[in-house]
Order: sequence, then structure tokens, then C-alpha cells
Amino acid sequence: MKHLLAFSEEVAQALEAGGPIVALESTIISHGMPWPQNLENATALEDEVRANGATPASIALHGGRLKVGLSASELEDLARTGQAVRKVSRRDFAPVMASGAWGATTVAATMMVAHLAGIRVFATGGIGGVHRGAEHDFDISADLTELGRTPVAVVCAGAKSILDLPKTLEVLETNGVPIFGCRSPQFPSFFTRSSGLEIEDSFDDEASLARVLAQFFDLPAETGCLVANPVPAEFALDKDDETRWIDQALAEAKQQGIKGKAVTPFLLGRLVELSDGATLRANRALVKNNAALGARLAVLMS
Ligand code: PSU
Ligand code: MN
Repeated sequence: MKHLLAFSEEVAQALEAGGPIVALESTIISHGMPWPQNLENATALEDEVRANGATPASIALHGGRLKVGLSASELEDLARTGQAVRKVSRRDFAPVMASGAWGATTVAATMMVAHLAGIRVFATGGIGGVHRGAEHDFDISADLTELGRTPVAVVCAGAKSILDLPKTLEVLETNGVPIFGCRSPQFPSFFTRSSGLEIEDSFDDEASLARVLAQFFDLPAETGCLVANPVPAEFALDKDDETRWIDQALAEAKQQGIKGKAVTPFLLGRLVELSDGATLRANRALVKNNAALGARLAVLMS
């Protein structure tokens, strides 16, 4: 698969120099946020990575290649096409590559491409997980399986409480995926800083966290790991508001019979509408915060 990689100039240079690089996903652009905030956010994330001393590598499929680093016009094309772009997880690569169309990579697919490209740090918003009611419909994100098999550090603000967070942590444990908190004694729940679920390993200083990551990759790592970085306090949502919006979005998804890979994008979109944009503002702040931390950790590890 390596021969299918297509690097941007900026990423190619950073790789050659052995410089710090942070991978960024593209499903958050196509399906995670509406136009035009999705483009503004994608550009802001790249700038945030650069401002913290690393090179951003936005990952997507296009023209039958695995793109590692996108130009400004490619980012715009992808962002405008929005939900019409196919959401690509591990199983979706072949048809999208054969067609040459855009494919937006999820956490799972971005990890695969980052690993092939030799990139160890990947920053995103939240990971997919075990959905509520998974004991009936078996809806468990392929992100969790990928975290169990691909050695990439995923910097995230935990997972949304649209999911069943205790079950999500159980599956991560089963898959052997360590969770390293950054000033986060609890697993963060995306829009809020804590979930009530304790994390065993949390670090108050980033240099210690970077040392643990370096040790992790030296073991050798045969799984991924999570770096849990809570939403900045000033952007965290009120827990009761969050619960109300999520319960309504979940009820509508059920009513409308939303299934499979459409579930997560549907819920994210409805949350933005129900909260009158508050979830979008929190989302942007926390992803930016993750991009900055990812860049600093990549610098410390390089
Ligand atoms: N959770 C979010 N925002 C997102 C996603 C998840 O808070 O944008 C996206 C990510 O790309 C993630 C994917 O990998 O949704 C998970 O989808 P699914 O639940 O269908 O596996
Ligand atoms: Mn699913």
C-alpha cells in the first residue's frame, strides 16, 4: 500500500528532515461540521499545528492515492463537497481508490494511512466508540478495532456521550489500548471535561507524557494509544444542556431509523442544530486544543 502514498511538498520535506508531524483526519471536515465552518476549522487546525512547531498532514483519499498533506484548494474542494464525500473506514478503501473520488478518512482510516506514512501522532476531536444499545444492535465503531492494531497515538477529547462511555472503555481495555491523560484524571467526555470514569495514567506535565509515549513506541507498540485531553474549561458545555440535546438527537435517530455509518454524522449534525451552534463552538475549541497538544508532543518526541 506504501506505493499509493502521495505526500504534499511540506510533509515530504518534514519526513525527510525527520521533523515532527501531526496527522489530521478528514471525516471531521466532510461529515463532522457544516460548510463553511468545516473549511475554516481545517485551515485553523493546520495553522495551530505549525504555530506549535510541527508540520500538519491532513489525510484523505483522492485520485486513487492516499493523500498525506492537502493543498489549500484540495481542502476547499473536500470541504465544499461535504457529506457527498464517502466516509472511509478500514473496509471502504478499495472502491474509493478505484474510482479516484474523494474519500474522507475516519479515525480508523487516518491511523492506517498515518502509520504507513511513518507518522506517530494524530490529533482529532473525538473517537468513535460503543454506541448506546450496542448489546442489541452491535454498533461498535471500527475506530476501537483499529486502535487495537495500529501503532499511532491519537490525541482526542475522549468520546461523546452519544456513546456508551463505560462500554467504550471496556472495549479499549480488551483491545489492549492504553489511555494516557493530559491533566485528565478522568476520561473526558468531549463536550465536558470529565465522565466520572477514572484513568489510571494521567500526566500533569507534557514532557513526562511525551516520555511515556516514546517508551510506548519503543516497546514495540503493536496497538495504538489514546492521549485524552479535555475540552478547555471556558468552552465546556453545561452537563444538563448536553444531556438534553443528546437525548433528543438519539431519540430522533431511532425514530427516523438512521443506521450504520450514518448514525454518527446524523447525531453530530442534529446536536449543532439543537444547541444553536454551541456544540460546534465547543467542537472547534477542543480540536484546536488537541492539534496544539499533538504538535507539542510530536516536537518533544522528535
Ligand atoms: N466523533 C466526533 N466527531 C467526528 C467523528 C466521531 O465527535 O467527526 C467521526 C470520526 O471520523 C470518527 C467517526 O472516526 O466519526 C466514527 O464513525 P463511526 O461511529 O461510524 O465509526
Ligand atoms: Mn457504527
